[in-house]
Amino acid sequence: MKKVITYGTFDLLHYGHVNLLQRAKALGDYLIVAISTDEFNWNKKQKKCYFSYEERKRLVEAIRYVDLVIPEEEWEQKISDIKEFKVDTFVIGDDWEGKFDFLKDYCEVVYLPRTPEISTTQIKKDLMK
Ligand code: C2G
Repeated sequence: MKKVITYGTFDLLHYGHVNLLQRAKALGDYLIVAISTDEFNWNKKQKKCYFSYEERKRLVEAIRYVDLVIPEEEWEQKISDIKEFKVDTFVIGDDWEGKFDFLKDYCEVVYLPRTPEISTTQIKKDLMK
């Protein structure tokens, strides 16, 4: 069984996230999604989420392409996650192009094109109009 992992906040879940998860799953048979916890978002990514970790987990778990959701609590957990879950492929959007090449020592690394026209930031801006 080919296992794929990806990481993200997935706040205000939108079709750009789903496009990513669909393509990530297509690279294997089992997709693990590590969702950034509220603490990690606030302390390390300076992101304030609308939905809590538990709410974001509930939403992402409902997506047909997702097989397992785990918490992302720190930047440094990726190598141990890859080892623990025997991951074959790490996938993330190309806004991170090159940032995770160090993982190539442990698994395949794939950067997928983002869905250009949508983002949580844009949604929030549009709602303020
Ligand atoms: N994404 C996308 N298209 C968009 C928006 C997001 O393909 N229009 C992808 C991102 O590239 C990422 C995933 O969806 O692969 C989740 O996006 P975010 O929730 O913004 O994740 P991010 O804050 O980039 O967290 O350790 C890695 C980080 O946790 C990644």
